Amino acid sequence: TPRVFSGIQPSGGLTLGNYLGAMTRFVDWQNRGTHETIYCMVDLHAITVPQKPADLTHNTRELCAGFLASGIDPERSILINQSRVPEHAQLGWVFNCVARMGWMGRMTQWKDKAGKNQKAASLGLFAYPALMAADILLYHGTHVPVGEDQKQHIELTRDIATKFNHDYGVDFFPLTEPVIEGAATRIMSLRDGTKKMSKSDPVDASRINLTDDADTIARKFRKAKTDPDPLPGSEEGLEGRPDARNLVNIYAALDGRSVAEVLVEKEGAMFGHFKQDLADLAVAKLSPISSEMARLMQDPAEIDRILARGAERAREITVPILERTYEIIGMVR
Ligand code: AQP
Repeated sequence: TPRVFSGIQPSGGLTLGNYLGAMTRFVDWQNRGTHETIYCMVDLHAITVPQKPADLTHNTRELCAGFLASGIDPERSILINQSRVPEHAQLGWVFNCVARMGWMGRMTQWKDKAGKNQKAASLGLFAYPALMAADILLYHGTHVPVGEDQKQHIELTRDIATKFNHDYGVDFFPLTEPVIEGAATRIMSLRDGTKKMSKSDPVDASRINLTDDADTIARKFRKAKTDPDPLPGSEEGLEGRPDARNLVNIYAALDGRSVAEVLVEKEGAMFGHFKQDLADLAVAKLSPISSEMARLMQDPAEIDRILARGAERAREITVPILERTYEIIGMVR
């Protein structure tokens, strides 16, 4: 069976961007049943920037609770935390030796996250995409549902697979397809419609967290940046209005409709009014998930058992693929 692989970093709480851009897609793939689905809390990726140990533990469990509450069934999908399946780091090393420094230096996420002082960034942050390629190719994953921001990394995964296959004269690693679909591939900050909504943004009001209560959600949408014009009747009317477009996108994605459909219904509405509708919709969709997450978090031992079982199942796939990789390279086994 072909495999879908994707991951989320336990580098903070889940945001509405992660939920709409990634989590809901993951659930769709699982429920479609056409592929084996493997979903990963990428804790090794999270430590490419500093993480407090207690927060990393908490965030990993809470992310697992988020997966479960959003509809990932640990029987139908394989749910793991990356560090528990050691082959991720092992294949990651091999790919560090396949990937070229120049490829890594061109990654926009590296440039954004390292900022001006690249010399102070961790070596891991620079190598991030090689480990990500290992995450995917360790399962011979072919389809990777991600948000828009990850497209470049998936392309690099193809480059790594191609170079490995070419250098060793094999046809071993498949070429991966990014699957970027739906109305919510790029949810923006509520404070700046040109910046991605991100769990590590220092300004909490810039994002909706899955753990926010109803009042907080309503307040954040009320204070979200917009412009004084009413909602247009069609998409052209959103051009040059990134903040307005973002709120309409969020509404459409939460409601499972297209932006065009939403605009037909809401044409002429003022943002004051629309934001209230948006908050009501968001609370209706997210509160069952956040209360289920809170319930699951009361039993961390059960979460740990689910992740242990996931790792066992994952290793049935990853151990043979890593063994074969080492054999191709010529490592004495
Ligand atoms: N704003 C977003 N809109 C749509 N999709 C998004 N994703 C993230 N933000 C948005 C998608 O969520 C998945 C997991 O992302 P990640 O945790 O691996 O890292 P990230 O992309 O760097 O996400 P964050 O929230 O911005 O984390 P930090 O702040 O730690 O860097 C990916 O599929 C991503 O596309």
